[in-house]
Amino acid sequence: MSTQEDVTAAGGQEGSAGQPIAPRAGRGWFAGAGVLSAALTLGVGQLTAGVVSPSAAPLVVVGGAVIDRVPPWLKDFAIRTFGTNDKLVLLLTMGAVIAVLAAVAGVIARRRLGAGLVVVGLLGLVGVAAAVTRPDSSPLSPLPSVLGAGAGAYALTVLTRRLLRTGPGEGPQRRTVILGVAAAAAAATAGGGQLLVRSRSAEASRDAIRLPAPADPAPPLPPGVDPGPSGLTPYVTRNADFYRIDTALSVPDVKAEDWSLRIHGMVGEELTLTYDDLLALPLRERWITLTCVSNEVGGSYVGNARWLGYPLQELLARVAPSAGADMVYATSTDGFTLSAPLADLTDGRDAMLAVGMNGEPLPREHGFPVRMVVPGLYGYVSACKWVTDLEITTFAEKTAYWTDRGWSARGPIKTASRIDVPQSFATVRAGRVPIAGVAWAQHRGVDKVEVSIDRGEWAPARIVPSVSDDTWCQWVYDWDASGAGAGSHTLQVRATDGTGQTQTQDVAAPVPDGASGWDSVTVTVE
Ligand SMILES: Nc1nc2c(c(=O)[nH]1)N[C@H]1C(S)=C(S)[C@@H](COP(=O)(O)O)O[C@H]1N2
Ligand SMILES: [Mo]
Repeated sequence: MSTQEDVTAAGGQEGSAGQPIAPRAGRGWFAGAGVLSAALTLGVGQLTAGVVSPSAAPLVVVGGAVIDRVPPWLKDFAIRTFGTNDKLVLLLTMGAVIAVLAAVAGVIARRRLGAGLVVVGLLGLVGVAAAVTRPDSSPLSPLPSVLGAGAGAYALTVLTRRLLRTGPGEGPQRRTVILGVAAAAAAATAGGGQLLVRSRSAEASRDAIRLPAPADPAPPLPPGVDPGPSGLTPYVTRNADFYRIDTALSVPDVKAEDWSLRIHGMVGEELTLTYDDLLALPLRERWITLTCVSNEVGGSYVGNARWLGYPLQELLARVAPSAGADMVYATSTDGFTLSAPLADLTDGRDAMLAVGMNGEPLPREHGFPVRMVVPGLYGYVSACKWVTDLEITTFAEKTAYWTDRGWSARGPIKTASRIDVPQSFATVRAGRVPIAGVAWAQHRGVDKVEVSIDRGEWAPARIVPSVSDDTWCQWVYDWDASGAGAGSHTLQVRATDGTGQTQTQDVAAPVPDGASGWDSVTVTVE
């Protein structure tokens, strides 16, 4: 839409009567005012959240509401495409959408301030609506969105009026100063809010914890682990390298001193446990490999750690589940739920309520202060992080988060094997080429790993002895590539579990109960 005012704004010409028309700055400045008002909204929201609760920050509540409402296909696509960066992509997308809407609001405000303010108010309302519907919402949760939107509306009003008053001559400098002040205010509130959130977070609670020595320590690592070649996945996954999968946009902020777990439902007697109660129990330490059901064949959503915790079997025995119960419905502080088969938690395996990971208190992203870990079950049906509630119930009665989104109610881990070395599309010298990787079939164990070159006969790889059937194992195969000839070659791997079942060749996508098929790698021999 081109009007005379736009022309005068650009050129500062005079009107037809020779009178100067009040020059008006170009739209870009007002779009900038809109974007900076939105930034101030988020900054003040963050600062308020620092006081009220980190999980009540506007972007966090809106993002959380989006995550819980996007259709399953889109969510699966996001995890597949962006992996563990899916949350970053969501935040960037939200930021882009907000920036566009805010720029539009700014441009509208140039003509009609009231209409621009309505857009800001609507954005605030979205924040409030998201805040009150979050599972962990409190009466104060809408406050960051309300105060943020108030600050944004105020900023938009002031900035718009100031920009309208700037004349053509001193215009650009003055406008830059006006918007610069706004940008500094937005950055200061956002940065201050971030610092406040961090200082009041559970990180401080975690730093203060000294875990007791295990009453029942983990076995030592067998001497042969990590035999090389370089590029083979380490047997023990460092905490910093451990995959992270969850639906929480901001890491739930749970202090150990505030934590308690309630076990109830179809039980003879309810039980409530505090963090101190838990640490006072004789703890057990075990090596257990976790796997995500979203892991593709050859994927990396799998990791092995030394977990310190208390057997779930003991706690469940204390509450005396009723005869008809067959499911433990676990809920975390952020509202995530999962359905674990009661039988799998009480059959003697090392299912535990974990407080430690590789000798440290659980990192916050991995469930601090307390999570579940169950050998043999995919994480989405067993490994509840930030767990605070266990209801003993039935599969007929209840369905959990991912089951409601099309995934199977039960999720035993499928036998899998992966080639780490050589990497796909690597070029290797004719001669001896080590092929190596990992294989897992938690709680059943891996009995055999075989390699096939160019779809030829299967030949056994050497399995590096692992600590127990509950962890993955490393395997190595020496390939004499000189016999293969120069050019492209396909390497495949398959594992056989402790029950004698060989990994199926049938290719299945992760949905609904885990991927299957053989991992393969194509290399070029020089
Ligand atoms: N509270 C909560 N616990 C959760 C999830 C979640 O989204 N929220 N995801 C589960 C899934 S799908 C997996 S694979 C494991 C991953 O645990 P990690 O992030 O510590 O590797 O956590 C499980 N526990
Ligand atoms: Mo998962």
